[in-house]
Amino acid sequence: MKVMQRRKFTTALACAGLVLAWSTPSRAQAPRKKLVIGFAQTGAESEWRTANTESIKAAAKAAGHELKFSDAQQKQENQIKAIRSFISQKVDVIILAPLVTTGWDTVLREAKAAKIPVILESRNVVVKDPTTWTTFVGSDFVEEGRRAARWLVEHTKATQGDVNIVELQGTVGSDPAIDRKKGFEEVLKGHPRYKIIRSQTADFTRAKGKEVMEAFLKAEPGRIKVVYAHNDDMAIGAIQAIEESGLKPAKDVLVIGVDAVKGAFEAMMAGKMNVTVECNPLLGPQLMEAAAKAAAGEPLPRWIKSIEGVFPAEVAAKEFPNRKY
Ligand code: GYE
Repeated sequence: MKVMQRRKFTTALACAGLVLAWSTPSRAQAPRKKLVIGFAQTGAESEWRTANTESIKAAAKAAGHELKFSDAQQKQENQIKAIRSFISQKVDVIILAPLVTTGWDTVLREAKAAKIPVILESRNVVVKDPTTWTTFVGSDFVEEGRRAARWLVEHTKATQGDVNIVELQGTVGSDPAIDRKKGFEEVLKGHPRYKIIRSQTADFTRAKGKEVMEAFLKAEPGRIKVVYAHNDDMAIGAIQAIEESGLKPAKDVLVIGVDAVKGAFEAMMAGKMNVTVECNPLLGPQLMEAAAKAAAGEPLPRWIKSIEGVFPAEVAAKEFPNRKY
């Protein structure tokens, strides 16, 4: 009995030792320091963006970092002001969700001169000096556009004749709008019967999506077979316009969105939307990891990619309970 007990005790000790050894940080993974992070967000234009903000706030809190949050309300000048204020407050890291790709050269140079690493999230920039930002955390938007087009070609392969498409673009000059258009067109180039007959921005919002779709339906009566929206919010706005015009969304006009937010799943389950291409907004944990590394001067890859799928209406009800945003 005694022997048994001792053996058990020794085993327990050995286990505890192992656990200790595992949980004690080695020198290579020194405990992360608490950071002050400035986050220049675009605004709250979509369901996606709200989920993105929440994810980043929650991840910063969980890591014990202080997050200074700025909502730019869709204005680049507000983001530039926020970055300058973060620089003067000497934050450890700046996270920027750049509204558009261009116009960042000067302010990013200022951040670099102040030795504050800048991490881009959810949208990318085009600048002369690429060393003014450390890494981009986000999706492959060209691939998202390709996925939307591949779904369309596959889904309509049994039909004949022209497939007239209208496109609702995201914010003019933003990386996801540019690339989602590019990827979509790239795939359709090989299929001449697919024609984009109208294409206009609707700013990634529901209200604008509805408004622009109404104009498209008036300008092209009876001709529109597909609406390709660069995000689900605009797709949902378009669905309202289609219904109000007396047509059936997802039947008379196929509806394609991007993001895979809950609103799109609800629309698909109601039979009003055909497909959504996933774009993951839950970037908080990856961003905090990158921020810690950037602050410690550790190297980072240029692009930290998110992994995503495509959800057609047939799987919506099954997938819905698993959705986190
Ligand atoms: O798809 C859209 C949002 O930058 C990836 O911005 C993001 C896009 C997202 O407003 O809904």
